[in-house]
Amino acid sequence: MNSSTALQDVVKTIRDADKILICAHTQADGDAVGSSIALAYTLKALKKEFILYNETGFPKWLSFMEKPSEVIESIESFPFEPELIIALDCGDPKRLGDAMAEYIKTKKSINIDHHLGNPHYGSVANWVDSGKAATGEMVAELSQALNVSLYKPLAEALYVALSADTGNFTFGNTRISTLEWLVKLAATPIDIPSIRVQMDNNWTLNKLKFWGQLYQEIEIVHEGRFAYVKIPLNYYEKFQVTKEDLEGFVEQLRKIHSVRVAMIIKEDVKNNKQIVKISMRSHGDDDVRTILASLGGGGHKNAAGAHVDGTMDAVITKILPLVESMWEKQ
Ligand SMILES: [Mn+2]
Repeated sequence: MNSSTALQDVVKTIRDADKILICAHTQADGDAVGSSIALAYTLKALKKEFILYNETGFPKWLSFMEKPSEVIESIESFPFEPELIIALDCGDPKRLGDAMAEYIKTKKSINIDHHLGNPHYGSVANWVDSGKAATGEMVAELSQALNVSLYKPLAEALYVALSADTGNFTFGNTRISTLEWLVKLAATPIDIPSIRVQMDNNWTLNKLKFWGQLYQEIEIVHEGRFAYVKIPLNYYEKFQVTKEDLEGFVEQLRKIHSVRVAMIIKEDVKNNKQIVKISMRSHGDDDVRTILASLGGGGHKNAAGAHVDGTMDAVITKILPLVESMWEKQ
C-alpha cells in the first residue's frame, strides 16, 4: 500500500472514532513525545476525546513542553475506555511497554511509524514510511490532512519531534520535505530560539561531570573506525544522574574524525535478569540496523538499538566481528 492511501485510511479511521488513545514507545525520545503531544493537540482541535499514554512517562528534559492533558502511565488509570489506539514512532509493539503490547491487541489500532522493519501490527491501518525523518513529520502531514491549523502548542510539539530525530536538522535523514516543514513551523508564533535553550541548555553539573568521565573511557578499535563506551549500572548512583542523562551521548562519539560507527552499551536489569542496552550510530552506507537486527534489535540504517541478554563484555565480543564484516562486504 502506498503512503498516501495509508494516510487516507488513517484520516478516515480517526474521523470515525470519538475516543482515542495515543501511545508511543517507552523510554520516549523527542520524536515519541513530540509526535504524541502533536497528535493529542490535533485530536483536541477535532473535539475528540483522547488519552495521552506512555508506559514509562515522558522524560524530564522535555517537561517544558505544553501538553493538552496529563500523561497516563497505566491502563488502570484510563478516564474512559478507548475505541481506537494510535501507536506512534514504535517499530515493535513490545516497545509500547508490557501492558500496552497486550492491550493493543484487544482494540482497533493504527500504527504510524518510520522505523525500517516495522511489522505492521496496526489492526485497521498501518502508515509506515522509513523515508520520513521523524514520526513527527507524519503527524504534521496527518494534521494537515485533517485540516487542523498549526496552532502554537501543536507547532511546538512538531518542532521538537523533527529537531530531535534529525539532530537539529543536520543528520542524513533530513529531507527537503523536513526542511519545508521547518519553514512552515517557523512561520507560526513558536519561539524557536527559546525552545532551543530549553532543549540544549538544561544540563545539571552532575550530567556534565558524568559525560566527562565517559569521555575518559572511550574505546577505539578497528583502525579508529569504531568507538564505544560501556556504562556500568552503578554509574547512575555514583554520578547522581539518571539514564535519561545519556540521551545524545552516542552522537558525541561520532565527532572523532576517524569514527564511522559509534556505540554505547549500557548495563541494565529486566525481570531480575542482567541485560545490556545498545545504541549505535553511523553515517551513510554503514548499516547498523542490520548488525543489531541480528541480535534482535531494530531502528534505522544509521541509528539503531537492541536489548540483549548477557554481560557488556560478552555482547561487545559478539558485535566487534559484525561491524568488521559489514565493512568487508562493502
Ligand atoms: Mn522517531
